[in-house]
Amino acid sequence: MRHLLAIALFALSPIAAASGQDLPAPTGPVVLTISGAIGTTNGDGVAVFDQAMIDGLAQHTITSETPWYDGEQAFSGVLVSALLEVVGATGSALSVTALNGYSAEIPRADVTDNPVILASRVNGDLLSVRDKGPLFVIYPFDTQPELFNEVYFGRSVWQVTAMSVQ
Ligand SMILES: Nc1nc2c(c(=O)[nH]1)N[C@H]1C(S)=C(S)[C@@H](COP(=O)(O)O)O[C@H]1N2
Ligand SMILES: [Mo]
Repeated sequence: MRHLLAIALFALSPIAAASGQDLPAPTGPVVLTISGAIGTTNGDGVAVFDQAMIDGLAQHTITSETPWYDGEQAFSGVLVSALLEVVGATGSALSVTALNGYSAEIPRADVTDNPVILASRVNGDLLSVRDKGPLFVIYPFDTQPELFNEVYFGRSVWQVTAMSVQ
């Protein structure tokens, strides 16, 4: 009995929170799974997010021309750097994987040096899979035009469903 009480108190303690179970569980369909070198999880070594959890984080907008749409579009979503903080990421690179099996490696410096977002919306509407959703890595081509080249287009993964921190 005393043993159970000790376990219950530990579960409520800041030490338990720091050990990585303080991300709420998703209630809707999972749109993003983050694995690898992370300290905060809500699953078996992974942090999973539904759209509401992503929408609950600060949103950032990049309005820019891209190789994928005609003319300027307003992309909005969470800063990748903020997402990495939420999951307590400790690695120096991200492997980002898409529905079509494509994956690209993004150096962590890209997202700490630039406001790169994981866009969920274009012009306020959720990105459908047909529209390269549910999530699309968008670099700030508006404020950093020097990023508008093949290196960063290749890291602009669309139809993102998972990221692994390395
Ligand atoms: N999901 C996904 N994202 C991707 C790719 C891909 O094949 N699948 N190709 C990448 C590369 S190498 C480039 S140059 C651009 C090309 O996008 P496009 O094929 O729509 O022109 O998207 C990047 N993002
Ligand atoms: Mo490419």
